[in-house]
Amino acid sequence: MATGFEAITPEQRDEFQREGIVLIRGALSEEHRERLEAAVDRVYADERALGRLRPDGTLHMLGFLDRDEEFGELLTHPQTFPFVWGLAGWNIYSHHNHLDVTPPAPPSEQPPAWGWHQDGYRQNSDPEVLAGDQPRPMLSLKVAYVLSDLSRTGRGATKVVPGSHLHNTLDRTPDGTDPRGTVEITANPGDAFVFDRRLWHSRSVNRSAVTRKMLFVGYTYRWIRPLDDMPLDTTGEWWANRTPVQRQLLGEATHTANHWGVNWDGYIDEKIPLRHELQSRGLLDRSIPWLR
Ligand SMILES: O=C(O)CCC(=O)C(=O)O
Repeated sequence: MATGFEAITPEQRDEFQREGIVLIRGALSEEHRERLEAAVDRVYADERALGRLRPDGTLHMLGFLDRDEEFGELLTHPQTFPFVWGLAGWNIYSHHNHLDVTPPAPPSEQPPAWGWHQDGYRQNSDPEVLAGDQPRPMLSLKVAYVLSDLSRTGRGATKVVPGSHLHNTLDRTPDGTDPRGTVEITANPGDAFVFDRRLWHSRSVNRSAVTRKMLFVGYTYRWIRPLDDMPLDTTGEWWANRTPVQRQLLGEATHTANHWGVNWDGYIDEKIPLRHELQSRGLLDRSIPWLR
């Protein structure tokens, strides 16, 4: 049975580095998908009762992981986690995660607003002096879990331009239509995809009768500050149920450079849970800088 500590293949790494995205069909078993959807429905009902939905019924909740026991386990999901550490390394945590419920949009004559972007906000401007014409560094990636049926177009799925992560700019089309090379990710319930934050992507309008439900878990380096306001209650049952690796991924640390104390002899790295786990399983790889 998969544990999340199986190395991705060189071909999978090449595909991600070439396309900026990989689609993982059937990442969630149907039984697991149902449990996650039920948890999303509970959160949605709670937020509706609190009057915190958008006027059109949309919920875009940041920092959702500690809202349900089911969500905490996603941090190290066996089918997706190998891509996370295999592509980003061990010095990571989740700086940003969101739960999205997107009901059918009301009919509109207006063209949709231009939503194409790379993630990272100032990460796309501040390092420009260093990057020049070179692609900027990845810095973060995101795992998206598809809970509703997005197998047909028009259901509000994420659109991407594969390979566009290596381009620092994207030309806006004169008529506001999608850029050349656009692919709408028509995924089945239970599929997941992992994407490089530089990949140009956009949410689309849900013109169907099916409510879109998705979960996104972003990971970045521990030396980058959190994006979401997710104060962790480390006294409750939810926290007690998390593994040391999951706690690292939730931001547990005393120091961002060298973790759990400052010790410049380097050996402190051994205490970082994800590195320790990879090392004990023989998964560190000196030929890959982020897995050294
Ligand atoms: O909701 C989506 O399909 C896209 C989400 C998005 O833009 C993002 O995760 O940065």
